[in-house]
Amino acid sequence: MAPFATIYTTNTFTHARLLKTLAAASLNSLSLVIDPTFNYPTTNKEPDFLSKFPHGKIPALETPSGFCLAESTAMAQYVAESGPKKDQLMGRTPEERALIAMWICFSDQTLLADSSPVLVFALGRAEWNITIPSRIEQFTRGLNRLEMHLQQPGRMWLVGDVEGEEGLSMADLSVAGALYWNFKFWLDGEERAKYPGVMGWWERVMEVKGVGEAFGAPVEMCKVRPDLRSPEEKEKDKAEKGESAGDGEVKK
Ligand SMILES: N[C@@H](CCC(=O)N[C@@H](CS)C(=O)NCC(=O)O)C(=O)O
Repeated sequence: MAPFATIYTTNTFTHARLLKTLAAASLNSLSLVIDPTFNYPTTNKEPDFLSKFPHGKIPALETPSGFCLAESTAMAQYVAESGPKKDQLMGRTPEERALIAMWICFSDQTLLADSSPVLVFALGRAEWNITIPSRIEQFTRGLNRLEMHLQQPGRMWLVGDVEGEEGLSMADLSVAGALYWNFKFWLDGEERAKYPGVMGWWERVMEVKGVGEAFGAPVEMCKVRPDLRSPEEKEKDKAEKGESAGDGEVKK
């Protein structure tokens, strides 16, 4: 049987922006095939790909009928709305749908937007730049906002009050997807311990059948927080340490 859709993405690492789509497909029992011949960042610049996805970005989705869709949040919504768990995932009432949309915006425009430049620097793929401290500040502000929400008594999922797995929605999948790389590469144990509500919720999300598999749970978490200071700060610190070592020697 033909898959529900083919996904074009990197085959060398798990693309965090795709996780919510993979999890939604799993919950809706829709099969997605990741094209094994796709080679990012080469295939996405080829004419065939560009004729279907003119922006040339991944991830992207194509159905057997030839429907082509880019933008990870649109892809996730399409997959969520295409199966029996549609109402659970996208909302059962106008209020639920609005709140789910709110958390999806938050995951895209705060968590992903603010952490991406930090991660790119932390992973050595870009130089430090002047926006890094404010990105860290805004991302931390977002995490605190999330923690506050999840600390509410009885709150299991981001939206609604349905207990058990039926309470999980695209709000949870989107926010979890946006945190994935941060937990893996940036926020070490000491940092994660500041957000017990978030971490308890993360474990709950990973325990949902089909979701943990999509995320590759148990996700290997960051052990040592990368040094996110500017080169000048590191130099200054080094110089100060050098001076104090010298002082120590003089005193001997
Ligand atoms: N808003 C897009 C962002 C996609 C995106 O920026 N993808 C990057 C990889 S993480 C890409 O394809 N870059 C290739 C390029 O810019 O040419 C989404 O959520 O799908």
